[in-house]
Amino acid sequence: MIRKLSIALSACCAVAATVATVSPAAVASEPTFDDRREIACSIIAKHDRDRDGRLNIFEAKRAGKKAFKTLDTNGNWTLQYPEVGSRISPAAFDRYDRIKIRGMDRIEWTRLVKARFRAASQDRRTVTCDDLLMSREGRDLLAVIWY
Ligand SMILES: [Ca+2]
Ligand SMILES: [Ca+2]
Repeated sequence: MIRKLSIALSACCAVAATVATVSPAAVASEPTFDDRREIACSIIAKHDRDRDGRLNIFEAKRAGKKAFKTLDTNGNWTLQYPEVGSRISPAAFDRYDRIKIRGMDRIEWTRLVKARFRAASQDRRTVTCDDLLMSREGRDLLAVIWY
């Protein structure tokens, strides 16, 4: 679905770039709330090993590792800022990139995921789809675990 969404968006942008007059409905916009909800819930569905409908810290870390792998587009086992610039701020990157060699490694990334999980979890143990959507902390967590 995420792939479909980005294809739809890029197709939309290509049209917008070539056609001078575009109706407002055809202009690419931010993913809708429903799109974001689908992304959030799909990440939970993929990693909810104990099937309680929520992510615990272990499940979230696993999702974060998969996201890390996907984001590491040049395959050098670390994340350079351009690889994650659409997900996290330069300040967050700098704070968690403690060893300044080749960007963030998996341990540093997982530390970031853990910190964001702690901030996002309402009950201090788990996060739900709604947690990943309704609070800034939840959206910050979603940014580092979806792929
Ligand atoms: Ca679970
Ligand atoms: Ca990389």
